Amino acid sequence: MNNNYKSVPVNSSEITPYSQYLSRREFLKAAGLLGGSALLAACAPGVAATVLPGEEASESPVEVKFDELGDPTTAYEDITHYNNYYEFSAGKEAVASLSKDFNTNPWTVEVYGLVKQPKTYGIEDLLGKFTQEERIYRLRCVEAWSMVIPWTGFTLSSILNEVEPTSDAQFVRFETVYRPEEMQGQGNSLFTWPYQEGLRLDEAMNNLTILATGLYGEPLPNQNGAPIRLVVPWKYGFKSIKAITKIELVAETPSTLWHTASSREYGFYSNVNPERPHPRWSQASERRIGELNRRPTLMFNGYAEQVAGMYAGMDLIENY
Ligand SMILES: Nc1nc2c(c(=O)[nH]1)N[C@H]1C(S)=C(S)[C@@H](COP(=O)(O)O)O[C@H]1N2
Ligand SMILES: [Mo]
Repeated sequence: MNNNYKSVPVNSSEITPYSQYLSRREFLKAAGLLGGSALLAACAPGVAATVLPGEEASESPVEVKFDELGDPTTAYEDITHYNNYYEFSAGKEAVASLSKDFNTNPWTVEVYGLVKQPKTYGIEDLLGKFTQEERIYRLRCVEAWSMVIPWTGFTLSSILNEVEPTSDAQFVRFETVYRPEEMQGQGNSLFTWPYQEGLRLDEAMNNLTILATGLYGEPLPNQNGAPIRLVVPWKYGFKSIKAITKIELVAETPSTLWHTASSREYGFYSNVNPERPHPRWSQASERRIGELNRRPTLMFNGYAEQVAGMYAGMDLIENY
């Protein structure tokens, strides 16, 4: 295993179990105490709070961590209030409030297709069965902004190994829940719903690829893809599909929402590449949320050492 990225096993006692989180949430709701999900952080262990004179105690986890390049994690407030989630809104600032009542309990993830052991997991099975670890990753949106996010989750390969892909399986297709009555954006006819994404099987099996169930040591907020979302840190953010209910092993390249919407702009690979401009803007630099100056964009978002080998001999401009 490569040690070039932060993969800190998290003491399970430091993570609020999902069931406990839900019951506490239900309790607070019933008591009329729940303003926003961040409130829960106030009573979570291992979370520091900043209190300025004349202010109420901060309710967000604020313990800054650093990625392996030495850059600080983005503020919890920014990670949870600047979101791309078209099922709720095309406006990043609106997603947090529009998604706050989205129902993530109960939740199942079906893993099927070209596998020997198809399985349907309840979210609590996934949390109990697979060791949840912290991964501090850069997230680079194709729109040229970026963040550093401390995810909690587990490798996608641990699920794939359980279901045993057959020798015909070449790709993995992911699907977000389809619930237009709760997700107003799914009425937007510019897109083909539900949101779909895909990876080549070797990309899906790469140790960097995780299913995230938390952030800053707290359960994943709705706006970040609760209760479970993909994180593929060397690819543009739109590959990291939220609120997953289906994972299918397939033989052919899966179609994806953004490629279907605009194939010239969004390819299947979508590896972060400073040398391949988006047709409407450069990808050579990016704006790190919370910083003033732009930064140069790193090839494969800084993860070349772990992933470049998968693309040896491929033209990465043509295979964008
Ligand atoms: N289902 C779904 N997943 C999605 C999106 C979306 O609109 N719907 N947006 C993507 C984009 S463009 C980005 S940049 C990331 C943003 O993740 P974040 O809000 O947790 O930062 O989610 C990705 N996953
Ligand atoms: Mo994005």
